[in-house]
Amino acid sequence: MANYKVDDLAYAYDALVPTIDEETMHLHHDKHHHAYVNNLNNAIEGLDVSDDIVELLQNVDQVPEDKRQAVINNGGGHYNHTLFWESMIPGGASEPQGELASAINNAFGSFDNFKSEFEAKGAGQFGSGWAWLVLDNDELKVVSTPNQNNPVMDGLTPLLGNDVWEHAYYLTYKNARPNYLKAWWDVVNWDVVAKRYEAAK
Ligand code: MN3
Repeated sequence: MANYKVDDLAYAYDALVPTIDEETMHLHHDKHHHAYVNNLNNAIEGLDVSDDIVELLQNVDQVPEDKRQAVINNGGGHYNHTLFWESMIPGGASEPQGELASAINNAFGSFDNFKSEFEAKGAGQFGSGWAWLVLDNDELKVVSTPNQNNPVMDGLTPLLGNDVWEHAYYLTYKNARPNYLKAWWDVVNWDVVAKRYEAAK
């Protein structure tokens, strides 16, 4: 029987200050993420589903219809937030290196162009959602998804995702989502993104 859980953060709740404040990290990880996982476990109770979240999302069509939207919302919420926490590090490298850097330059023209496109996707996502760097076959793309929808459900491989729900940024940035998107680059863990790229390409 699948039973999902929230991993502890690999860094302190105040480690990403000033980019992300400590109270936001507590609320976001301990309340929001835990709620998605509790709701996911409730939705799949008694069902024979995968205990691998990627498999579960890729095969969400096989979940009974009355539970499917709950699994999309909360399973997506679990996957997205797990990837999000792992995508950040205090004092990380300021830009990608090596093969990933070349691939980003080839796909977007430059690292700065990539950042602009990603920020525009995040700022342009109406309401709640996510901005993503994904691998679509061998092609790097920037996309956005509404709510807790997820590129995995569209057959894409997420390499990096930023949460643009208000709960992710409102205490520090208020309504200025673009400022959050711009500041967020300071805490991106490009080594982890490069590992995801290496594994997926
Ligand atoms: Mn969130």
